[in-house]
Amino acid sequence: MTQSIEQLTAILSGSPELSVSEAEPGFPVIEVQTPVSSATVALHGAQVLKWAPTDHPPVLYVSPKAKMEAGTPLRGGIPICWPWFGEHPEDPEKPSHGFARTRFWELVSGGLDGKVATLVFRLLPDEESKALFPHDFELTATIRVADKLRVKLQMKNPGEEIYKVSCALHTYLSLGNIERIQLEGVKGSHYVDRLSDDPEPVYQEKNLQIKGEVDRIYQSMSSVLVRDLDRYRSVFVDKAGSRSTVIWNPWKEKSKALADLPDKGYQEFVCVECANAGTDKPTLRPNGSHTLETVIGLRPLG
Ligand code: TA6
Repeated sequence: MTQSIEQLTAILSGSPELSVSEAEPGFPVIEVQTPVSSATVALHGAQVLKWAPTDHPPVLYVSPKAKMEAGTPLRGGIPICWPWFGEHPEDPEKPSHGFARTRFWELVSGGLDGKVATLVFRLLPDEESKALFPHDFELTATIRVADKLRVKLQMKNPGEEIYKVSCALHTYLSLGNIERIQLEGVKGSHYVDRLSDDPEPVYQEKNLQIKGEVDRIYQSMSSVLVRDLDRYRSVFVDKAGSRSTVIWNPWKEKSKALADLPDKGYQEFVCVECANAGTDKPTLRPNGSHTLETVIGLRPLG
């Protein structure tokens, strides 16, 4: 852990609505209360764990079996997958979804301005990251908590070498029941089915209903709307800087197989991830940057 509770509290001292606590020993989180919503953000992975407008059920899902320990991925909220999405392209020994989600980020600033709270986190390379990814980088995560939740990931290459990355804001949306949702925004696009050996993109004819394991990279720049019939609400996931949307649900067997997910956990969430994945891989030139952003909010079912 880089910053102490005292140091974090000092950075946030201008806004009593933002407070620091430990979700587990050595696992600091920032609790945010705005006039219209509340949120919890962990320093570990700059990971949003909770967000909901006032008087609404949670919008993000966190597994009740999620591990809150240094160096271990936390199942739920919005993990930041960087600098590679999924398995490492050359070396399967390297951690799935990169290393940004398993490191403590530095809190740079935080405060409440009217109805909007903003937290800024930074991740810089060190010996460990260089062993996994031999490039210079500067990652900045800006999290805005208001009547919507905005997560912006800016990736800069301050070095002299050009390199490509893949990444995702791996959002776990909380649901009433996975079998009673309709997912809109992918109809008419093509997807790569990560459950199949066939790399050929498949055409998505209709809106998506989930009746089994799904793990797909949609080649789409569109927003997604999740109609949640049991909760009488819709959740929208807007995005920028992304040509791919990943939709994931592990369903029964994988839910049982994952130690940090209850056997029936699959019923309570769907991942809708704004990503740069598959063929969508930004190139970071020397002094160049790329920004990936997602905006999440609620709408009436309509
Ligand atoms: O985003 C979908 C996915 O890549 C799935 O293949 C599944 O593995 C999921 O992420 C969770 O990955 P994790 O490494 O967090 O267990």
